[in-house]
Amino acid sequence: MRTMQSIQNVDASLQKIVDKVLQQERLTKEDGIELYETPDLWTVCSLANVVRRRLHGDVTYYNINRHINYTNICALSCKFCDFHRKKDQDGAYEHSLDDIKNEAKIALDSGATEIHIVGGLHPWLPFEYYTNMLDAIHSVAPKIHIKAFTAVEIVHLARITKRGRDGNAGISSVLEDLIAHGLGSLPGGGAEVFDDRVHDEVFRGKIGGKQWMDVHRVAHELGINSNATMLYGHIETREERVNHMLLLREEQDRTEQNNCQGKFQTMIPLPFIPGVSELSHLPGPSGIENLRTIAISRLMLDNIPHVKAFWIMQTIQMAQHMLECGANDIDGTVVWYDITKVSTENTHQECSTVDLRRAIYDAGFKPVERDTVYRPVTREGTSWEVAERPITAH
Ligand code: V47
Repeated sequence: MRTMQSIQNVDASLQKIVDKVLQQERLTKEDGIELYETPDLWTVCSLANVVRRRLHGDVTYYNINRHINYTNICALSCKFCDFHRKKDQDGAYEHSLDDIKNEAKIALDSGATEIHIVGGLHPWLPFEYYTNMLDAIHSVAPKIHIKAFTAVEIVHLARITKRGRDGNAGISSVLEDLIAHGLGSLPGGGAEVFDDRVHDEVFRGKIGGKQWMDVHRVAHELGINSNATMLYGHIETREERVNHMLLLREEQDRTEQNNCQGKFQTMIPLPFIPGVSELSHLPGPSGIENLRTIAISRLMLDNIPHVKAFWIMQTIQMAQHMLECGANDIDGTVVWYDITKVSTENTHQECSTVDLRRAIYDAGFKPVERDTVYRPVTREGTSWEVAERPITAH
């Protein structure tokens, strides 16, 4: 295994950070900015690799899952998003509960361990649609883990059930209802960039960083895990990205201090994909910026155990490189994914288990199938079992 000691020609201004990482000291905001500004990308990536290997050795996780985007009808019009539609607009859709049940049956038959559900803020669907959706999935696939609804959707559900005015108590009561109907964890979406300037310019009308964090805090207090994302490479500065990471790190510290049963499991940096969004004139981040951001996420977020290179947005080829730059997870088989489309005519975006495992082996790592909460999966074809505990002690 390569180590930092064997790396030559390190940018001298990084030496202090190299020492800190080797001694397992926490990095500061200034360190994060330095890691973004140095031309010495390879030291940044190699440092992230040291941390990644310290935490996970040569293991890389993947999972067998299916995404369901139940509706693209959305009350919001975020400028970066080319998924949302208004009710009467071409291409607007909402899935019926029968459609969702059918997807769950297909997920069951394909041996999936997870269904990941995200949708727009539909103005008229009642709260029962969401609880019935969870019930419908578990009625056909009782063992499957349902990771569903971003913090933005949870706040929307609090509003439509008139619990929004109760602040975190309202959020808590919505989450309790959803958990009672089978919600297993929260995905990391909707975080975008925790910054008022970026919020006002690009996703005004959507919840801001404080409310996003409140929802995840309440989820952790209720004992379920969640993930975190950062949508980067549009109008935000690199300093704003580092601030975003620091806010997540502070929140995870608080989660640990308060002995919550839930926590942030995984950080997923999401590169902005221009598509036909209102920001389609922007180029999106380069491959090099993507490597750097994965690496810096690994280095700054010392208390979040996993960093995911979501292959749908990073591409499988880049995700392979990212495994040497801090990432230890590439996500799943996915199948249908409507939120971003890189180069396909429709939204069928699937990677078979064979291809996921081969991509991980090719990159020099050991593929391990996990469930949503990082328990190793043993399987025979489409039937599977999970171990009691996560494979690593995090
Ligand atoms: O919330 C929207 C982002 C998110 C674009 O928790 C865009 O395991 C790039 O959060 N370019 C949804 N990103 C995806 C997400 C996610 C994905 C995989 C795994 C997990 C997890 C979570 O996608 C949205 C938004 O932040 N997004 N539009 C775009 N044009």
